Amino acid sequence: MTSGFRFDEEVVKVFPDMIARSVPGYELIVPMIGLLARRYAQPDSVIYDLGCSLGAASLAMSLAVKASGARIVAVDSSAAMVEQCQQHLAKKAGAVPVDVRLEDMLDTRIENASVVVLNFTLQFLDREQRQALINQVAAGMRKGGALVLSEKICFEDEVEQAEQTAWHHDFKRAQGYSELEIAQKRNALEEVLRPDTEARHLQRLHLAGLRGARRWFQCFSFASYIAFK
Ligand code: GEK
Repeated sequence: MTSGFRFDEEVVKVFPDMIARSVPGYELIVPMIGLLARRYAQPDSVIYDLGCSLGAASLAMSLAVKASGARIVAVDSSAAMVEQCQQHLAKKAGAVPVDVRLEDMLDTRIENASVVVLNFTLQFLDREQRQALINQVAAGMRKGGALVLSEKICFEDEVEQAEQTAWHHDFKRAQGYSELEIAQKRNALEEVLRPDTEARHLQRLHLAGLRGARRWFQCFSFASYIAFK
C-alpha cells in the first residue's frame, strides 16, 4: 500500500471509527446500500462486496435483502480485515448468507451478479486497472443488475478543488481525529490516492456497457454512483 499505510491489525482495530471520521457521508451511504441492494437483488443471484473491509456494506445488505436464494460474496485483500470481518459477521449477520474471502478483487470471478458494491475501493487500484475491473464486473452482471460505486472524486476546476479540499479538512478537524498518529498516516494515504473526476467515472461505467450511470449521493469530494446492466 502506498505511503507506508497498510490495512493491518493496527488499522483494523480503529477502522470503523477511522472511516466514519475521514469519509463524510460514509455512515449514511452504508445503510442506503442496504436499501439499494434490497431493490435490485434478484432471486438465486450473487451480491458482491469488493473491498469489504469489516463488512459494513455486506452486513447492511444481509439485513435488508429479501430476494430468495440470494447470497453475498465479500472480498478483501487484507488478511487482518478478512479475519475480523468473518468474526463480526458470524456474530450478527442478517438472513442472507455472507461468504468472506481473502482475495484481490482483480482475481474475483464475477458470475450471476445482481448487485455489485465497490464502496471506496476502486480508488486503491492503479488507474490502468480500473477499467478492466469494471469491465469484468459488468460482464458478470445479470440484466437489470446494479453496480454501486462510491469514491473520493477530484475536480477539474482548480478553485473548486481547493475549496473541496478545504471542506474535507474542516470535516476531519471537526471530528477531532487529526492528532492521532494513525490518523496522520491515513491522511498521508489520502493525499497520495489518485481520485478520478466524476466525468471519468461515468465514462468508465458507460464504456463497460452499463446504462443509466448517475450520482445518487455526494458530500464534499465523496460521491456514490449507480449504474445498471
Ligand atoms: C466499507 N467497503 O466499509 N482487492 C481487494 N481489496 C482491496 C484491494 C484489492 N485490490 N485494494 C484495497 N482493498 C468498505 C470500505 S476501505 C476504504 C473500504 C478506505 C481493500 C483494503 O484492504 C480495504 O479494506 C478496503 O479496500 C478499502 O464499506 O479505507 O478508505
